[in-house]
Amino acid sequence: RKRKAIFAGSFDPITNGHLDIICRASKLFDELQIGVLYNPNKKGLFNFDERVELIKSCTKHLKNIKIVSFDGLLVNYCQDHGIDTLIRGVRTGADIEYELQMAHMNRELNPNIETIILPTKTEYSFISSSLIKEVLTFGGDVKNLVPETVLDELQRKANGGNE
Ligand code: COD
Repeated sequence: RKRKAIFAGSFDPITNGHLDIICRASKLFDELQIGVLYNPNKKGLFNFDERVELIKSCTKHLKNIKIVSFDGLLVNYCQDHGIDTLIRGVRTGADIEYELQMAHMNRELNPNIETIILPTKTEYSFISSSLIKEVLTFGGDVKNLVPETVLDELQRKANGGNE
């Protein structure tokens, strides 16, 4: 049986930190799905199609990746698609508290699905999509923190449109 995992997130937009977790997790499973999902606690910059396209553009080199986007509970999607592992990344102690709470809730919802938490690479431990958007709003340079295609799109948004 194919071992399948999913790395779910808002990915608004994908960062070098996310990408590192994707590369590492893809080596641990036969198939890694990347789930672009709605987090009701976060306001979006990119729409879902844009987020998916950006992830696609920087994961082309990985052969066992599938990018998906859906509504509803993550564990329900997993149950319906033969996925038994959730991958999450952590940067700091604060992340661990948030991730543990989600892991416990997801286990409450479906005890057959395990959460595996991977620690970030040290050099990516301060990167978050929200901070990147904030820094960019004030004209700061984020070129070392996101893939090149993401940087281009962020700059386009910052310049006020789709041109
Ligand atoms: N290095 C390593 N990992 C990182 C980095 C970094 N620099 N930055 C982020 N990560 C990790 C995060 O810790 C997280 O594990 C993952 O990457 C995705 O991060 P985000 O911020 O893009 O995504 P979140 O945390 O907003 O995703 C939350 C979900 C959308 C997965 C959640 O809201 C969800 O499951 N929604 C669907 C409905 C549902 O099932 N809700 C119940 C949840 S208990």
